[in-house]
Amino acid sequence: MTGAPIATEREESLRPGCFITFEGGEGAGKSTQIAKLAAWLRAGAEGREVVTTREPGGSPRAERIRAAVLAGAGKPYGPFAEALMFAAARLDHLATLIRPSLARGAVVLCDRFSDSTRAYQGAAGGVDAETLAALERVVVGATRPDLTLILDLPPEAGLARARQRDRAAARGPDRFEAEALGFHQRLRAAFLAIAEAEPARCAVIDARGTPESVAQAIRDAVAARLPHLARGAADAA
Ligand code: T5A
Repeated sequence: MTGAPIATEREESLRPGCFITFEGGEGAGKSTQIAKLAAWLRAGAEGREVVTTREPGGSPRAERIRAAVLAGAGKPYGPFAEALMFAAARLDHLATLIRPSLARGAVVLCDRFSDSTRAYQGAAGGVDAETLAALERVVVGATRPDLTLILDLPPEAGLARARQRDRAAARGPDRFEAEALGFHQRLRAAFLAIAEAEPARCAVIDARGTPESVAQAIRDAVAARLPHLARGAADAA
């Protein structure tokens, strides 16, 4: 395996950085909101390093897996094989970008992480939760997010946003956007169930508003959950 070894619980409890993940269905506005939160955090505390990244992807090797899986290369093998492809990408992303950034004291903002595997390959794809939990323990280990922001909106609205964006870019839907509405409804229920099961880690954000009103709700959630991050940012705002 390349890069840093999997961190222990103790090492992770002492890590100086902060790990925030964004989750939700298609077109929920995660990329838009990561850019806004990064700008707010960077403007705040002097010298704070903010790293923005995404899954699948985020490192050169993981980006190669992203291109294959979003083009549908894993679909014929079934959802468990796709979960393994996402896990392989995550392993490299954690080793080469996320853990080193957290060890330096950076704030890492990640567009999707292991909750997406639980929702897409698990709840919507049918892979059993225990199998995915075992995979998560091996791949993620103790590098769990400090905060997960779940952007929630009806799937019809998110898919319409994604379609509009795809039309503007003259491209078609990817592997998962092309799934039927029922799949996307199961995803939404799955993300809300994760938030209910892990309230200390997760905050549900109503993503139906304007980009600015959603950004404000996210800043409020960060201020409530991670006040040490928000103090500097709020002072500078
Ligand atoms: N996946 C991923 C798995 O199945 N398992 C896994 O383990 C992982 C990690 C990734 C795919 O892989 C799957 C899930 C995904 O299907 P992706 O291209 O990264 O593919 O797709 P998404 O993560 O779904 O990201 P999207 O780019 O589709 O959506 P975002 O980032 O949520 O939304 P965003 O910000 O790009 O906005 C979409 C459009 O809406 C507009 C934006 O301008 C943009 O045009 N918009 C708004 N419009 C109105 N009001 C607002 N508040 C708006 N906010 C944004």
